[in-house]
Amino acid sequence: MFSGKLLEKLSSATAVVVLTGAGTSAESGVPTFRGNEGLWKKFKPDELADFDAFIKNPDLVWEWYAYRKKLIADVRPNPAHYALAEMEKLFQEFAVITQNIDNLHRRAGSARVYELHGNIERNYCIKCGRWYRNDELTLATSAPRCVDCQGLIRPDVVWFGELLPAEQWELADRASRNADVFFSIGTSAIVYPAASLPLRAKESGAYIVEINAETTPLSDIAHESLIGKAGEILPRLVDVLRKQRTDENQK
Ligand code: BJW
Ligand code: ZN
Repeated sequence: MFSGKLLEKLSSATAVVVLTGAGTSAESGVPTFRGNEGLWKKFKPDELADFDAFIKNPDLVWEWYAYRKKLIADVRPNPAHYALAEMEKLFQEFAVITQNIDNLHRRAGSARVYELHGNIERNYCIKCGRWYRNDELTLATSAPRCVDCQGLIRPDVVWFGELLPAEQWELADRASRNADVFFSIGTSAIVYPAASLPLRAKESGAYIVEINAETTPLSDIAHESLIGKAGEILPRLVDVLRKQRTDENQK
């Protein structure tokens, strides 16, 4: 399943970086966006993941996020998340860059996580910027209002046409350019600027590995493309890496 080349690269790697997408949380029961089972089959992105749509119909957008907040609060990390938390312990430098807003990497124990598209557990007032946790809001079907200024409260997620959080983006960009091995896992690799990170890593000399249930536009660019479920492939990879470390220590 894992090539000699990949194991060799990982054995000598100092810095490993992982970019994750919705497919990494699919086995936890969080729906992906695209594909037959994806959210965008039923919901229109430009009517929901878009600031103008929020202003036009805040209750509709809130209803969608309230549904997803509840769904995400009720799921657990899956073997892919736990395997990545284990991998962090095996390398000198290790970072998870995620497009996911579900906080499942941190819940699984990953310490260095860069969130490119925000976090569904946080919210803020669009008028005065006051922060709200989910448990401070009534997740009813109408959009909540700020207690200080009556402004609309929105989830702290990045919608289309919005800039990514600058600090998280800079850390992710720097880590990608410094990576010896770069994994792209469970992402359709089409949403920019996140999709540019494997390309930046490759330009800087990283070995690019994709793990996905199907091929994506990145598959031809990656050095290796492993087709399958992240929750099955990653635990196997961790087992192989642990064995590799034990063998090296016994030499
Ligand atoms: C498994 C699996 C298993 C399943 N195991 N694998 C034209 C060209 C280029 C760029 C643009 C363009 N037009 C507009 C743009 C820019 C736009 C963009 O890239 N659009 C593309 C769609 C073309 N980007 C933006 O707008 C970004 N901002 C920006 O560029 O700012 C600069 C700017 C400013 C002003 C004007 C213009 C530009 C912001 C992007 C924000 C994305 N937001 C969302 C919603 C977040 C909030 C929420 O969740 O509600 O982020 S959209 C959605 O897509 C979400 C995801 O993070 C993101 C990526 O999706 P992901 O994770 O890849 O999921 P899927 O479903 O697509 O794929 C899942 C994959 O998993 C599949 O491949 C499966 O096979 C696989 N899989 N099970 C392994 N068990
Ligand atoms: Zn306010």
